[in-house]
Amino acid sequence: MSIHVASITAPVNIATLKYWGKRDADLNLPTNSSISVTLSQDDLRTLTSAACSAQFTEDKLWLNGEEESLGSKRTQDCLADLRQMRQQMEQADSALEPMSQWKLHIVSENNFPTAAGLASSAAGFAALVTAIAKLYSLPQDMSELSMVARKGSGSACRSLFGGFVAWEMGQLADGTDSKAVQVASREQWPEMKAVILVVSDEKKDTSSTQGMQLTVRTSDLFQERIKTVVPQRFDEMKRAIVARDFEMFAELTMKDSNSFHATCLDSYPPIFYINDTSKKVIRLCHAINAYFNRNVVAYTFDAGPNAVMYYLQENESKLLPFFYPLLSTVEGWGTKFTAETLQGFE
Ligand code: 2P0
Repeated sequence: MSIHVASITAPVNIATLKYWGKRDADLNLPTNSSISVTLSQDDLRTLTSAACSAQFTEDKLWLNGEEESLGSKRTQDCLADLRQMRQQMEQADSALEPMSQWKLHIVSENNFPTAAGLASSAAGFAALVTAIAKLYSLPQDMSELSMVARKGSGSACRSLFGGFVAWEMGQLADGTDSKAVQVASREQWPEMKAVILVVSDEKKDTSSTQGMQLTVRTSDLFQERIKTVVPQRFDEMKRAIVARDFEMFAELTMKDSNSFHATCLDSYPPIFYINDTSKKVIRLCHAINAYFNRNVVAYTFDAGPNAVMYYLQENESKLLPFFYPLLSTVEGWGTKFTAETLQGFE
């Protein structure tokens, strides 16, 4: 039996300018552009292998060792796009094997807890799409493939690039201009580091998709956020990254996390992602920055209570005394996350 196989890893990304809100839920088209930092492959990543063969009788997926349904619309949309791209190649070159007609077997593994609210869907869909693109030898570039990953999970489109990445929301109704682009590579600002404080590894209460829909429908503050706040911040943050201006990057990152969580609180009924422990981390970061009289650390929170903090390598030794009680390891610009809980932290 002839089987073709390709494997790839895709990293987690953590937004510094948050994606929150869809203008088209089918195509995962966002109401605003966003920016993220892609973490190191050594830290949090998904490893995916995709295989196809004329002998396979159905599409199958194994996630962290368990067989899972491949039937979700999002996954089906990604597979359909990738098969169509492959089919176009096969039509142009009859010597190619008809892989687009063959069934796929996909094996995917995270090296971190899937349900811990650590952006597993972003790395998962990014790995799924790039593994199959590699298997099919697709000629599309990463921005083009990011539009396929976006259909799987919005934030996944940003995990196709390393370094600092923008997801341009686009204007078109068919989503063909809603894609990820790289703002700066990791090498352009190698001193940037991140650390994740795992406050809770429980699955979040309100899924991102449901939360976004509720916010779009009910929050007045959200309207202000997408009309005036984010468009300006998007340009400012890109400029701060290119100029390696940590002071500005940190301020924009913290403000945008707070703005996003404010729209969650302004939703009706309200959505609470950060908890009292998260708020202690926020206060600690502001106290540290006030102590040094400049921004040496920036916090950000996604759809859950876990804190991600960004800082420059040169300040790590200054920050460690503050964070040491909370951390088991701090290493790499990527991250080490600690299972130690912060519940007791005052
Ligand atoms: C982000 N989040 O920019 C924001 C910040 C959470 C808070 O993208 O419905 O899993 O699959 O498009 O990408 C989480 O939402 O949502 C997210 P879907 P996704 O990273």
